Amino acid sequence: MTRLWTADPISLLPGPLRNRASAIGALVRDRLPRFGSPLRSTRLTSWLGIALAVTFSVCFVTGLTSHLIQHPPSWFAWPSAPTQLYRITQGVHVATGIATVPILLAKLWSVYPKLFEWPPVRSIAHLLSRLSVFVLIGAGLAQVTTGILNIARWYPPMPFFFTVAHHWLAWVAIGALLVHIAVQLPTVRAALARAPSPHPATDQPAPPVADRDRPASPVASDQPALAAATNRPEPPVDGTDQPGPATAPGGRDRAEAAGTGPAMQRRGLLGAVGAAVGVVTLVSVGQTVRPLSRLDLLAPRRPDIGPQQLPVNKSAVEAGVARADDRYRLHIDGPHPHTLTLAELTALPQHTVALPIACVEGWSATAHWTGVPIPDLLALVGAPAGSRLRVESAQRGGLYRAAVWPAAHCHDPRSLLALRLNGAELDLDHGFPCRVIAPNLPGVMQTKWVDRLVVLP
Ligand SMILES: Nc1nc2c(c(=O)[nH]1)N[C@H]1C(S)=C(S)[C@@H](COP(=O)(O)O)O[C@H]1N2
Ligand SMILES: [Mo]
Repeated sequence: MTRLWTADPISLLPGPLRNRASAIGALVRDRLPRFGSPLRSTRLTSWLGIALAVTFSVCFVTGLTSHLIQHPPSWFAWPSAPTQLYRITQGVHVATGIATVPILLAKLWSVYPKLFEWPPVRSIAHLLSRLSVFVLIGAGLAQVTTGILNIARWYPPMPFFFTVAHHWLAWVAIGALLVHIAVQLPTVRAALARAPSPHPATDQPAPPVADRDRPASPVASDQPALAAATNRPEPPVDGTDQPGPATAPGGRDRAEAAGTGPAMQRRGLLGAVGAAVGVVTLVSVGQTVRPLSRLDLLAPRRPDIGPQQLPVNKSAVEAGVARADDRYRLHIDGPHPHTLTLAELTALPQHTVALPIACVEGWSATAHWTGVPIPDLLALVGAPAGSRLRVESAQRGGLYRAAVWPAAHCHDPRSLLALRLNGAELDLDHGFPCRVIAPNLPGVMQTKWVDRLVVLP
């Protein structure tokens, strides 16, 4: 059984067919493109792979957290403290997603010759491992693409519902990533255990387990195709991981000393990828890290741009909400329902808190909110302890016209039905006449233009 699992499919064919298949295989192999960049190596791919595994995992965990907060299963409880936690997890989610782009591109570049590896399938185990790589690449590219389209709020290229697709693809990507890590771990360990020495002699330690199908020496390598089919990205011409431009004895050393050898260039490439990560991070985290806001290329999300020095995600016009007039009433449905005018709301004891709006799209900004504590309103209608709230707005359509708040946020005295922002009446785009604000809750749940609160058991 294990034999069948790991056997070369061609070797399983009957004699005459096997010969013909090998002959065709040899023909195809000779026509495949050859890739000569000395920059590619298992070591480089391994480092890029480790970096990607880190950004992907962090992005997955933070993204899943955000999903769970918005669609909480019964076992999940998100606290209302620390106040800034969601701002951090979601800021990190978007920042790692953006940082993934240069690393992912470099990693794909470093392994794309494997697309042409021959034979394309060496065994069932090999086939499954290759399929998981294609799933991983597809899901990974789709995740960064849809994530960035969402940040750009450019939805026409996404004829599906973004959050559902982004959530399920994340599971596909993380599953394929785990399979890929399990398959490649021995190769990565072997590649990183080898010192990146410029000396050909030390490039050839006793082959570790995963490298056992690698020819022991260039001379023994009468099967370049087999070498190509190992986990290394390509068969280096001289059978080492470090084929250099200079092959004469000493030539490689001189190239290294001059800082032009492949190991140096690879280090340079890693450095360039690191620099690219730094640059894309620097020009985007300004949307949530205030001191860097001047560098923020995602300009509409600069924390200080917008009415009352606060960005707006959806304006009143976009939401189809008109300015409320004297006929405005806040309805509170609970054991003892209440209806309040704006004047009555303003007459209730007011509190001021400093809390951030932290949007799922990664921008966040702190503001000073003044209004009626939500627990006071719950007490007014006799809501029992532990009840949750559905917050509804005057907006008629749209997914974010209402939100259901967890009990923790309903009973936190810092949660407000805010009437004022930074000392002035709420701008219409920030939710006039009132909007809800709570510590440690995603922006999408901080409903604007509120006209009804419904107590849920
Ligand atoms: N009624 C309603 N409230 C809403 C939204 C909406 O689309 N409709 N968008 C939410 C989102 S996604 C965010 S990030 C915050 C932004 O609040 P701000 O525009 O005051 O900064 O409002 C939230 N409240
Ligand atoms: Mo948002």
